[in-house]
Amino acid sequence: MKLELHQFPYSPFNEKVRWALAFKGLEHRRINYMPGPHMRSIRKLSGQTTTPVLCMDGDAISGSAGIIEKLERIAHLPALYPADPAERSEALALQADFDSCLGPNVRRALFSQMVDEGAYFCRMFASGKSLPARLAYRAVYPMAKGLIKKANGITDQASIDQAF
Ligand SMILES: N[C@@H](CCC(=O)N[C@@H](CS)C(=O)NCC(=O)O)C(=O)O
Repeated sequence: MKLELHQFPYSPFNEKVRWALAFKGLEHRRINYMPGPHMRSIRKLSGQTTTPVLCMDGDAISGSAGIIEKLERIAHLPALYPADPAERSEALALQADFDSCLGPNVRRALFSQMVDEGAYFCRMFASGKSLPARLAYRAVYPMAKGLIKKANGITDQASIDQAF
């Protein structure tokens, strides 16, 4: 079975799937994207734009929770989910809360502090890419900044305060 993780190197949801793959000892190839330019390729692959996307024998699965559920089925041991049904429901509810609330709030809090630091932001999210790609990323950043804020719910100070 060939596993390919289409990912951002810096993202809590991608990190979560990397942890799951490592925990289960599953070998895989990682394909790194820069946020923004990733959209076309990820949409073509999975019909939506968020990472992580795991490709497995021709199937593309998006969403960290769905990916982990799939990994539990293809590699039962070591198990990530508790065997006891009540504990399992509790773990899944915790995961759902982290995915819908904690993860996006951490990202919003972090981006609110980074978004005006274009050089730092681009150095981080374009690391490992070619020089022309890094230069192009930095050049378009001022135009992309507003979209990054909007996509992360950074509208005013209250929206930032709420994330902390
Ligand atoms: N609920 C999703 C959230 C994934 C998500 O928000 N990924 C972000 C990176 S942290 C992303 O790829 N954003 C780019 C986009 O929305 O186009 C999951 O658990 O995988």
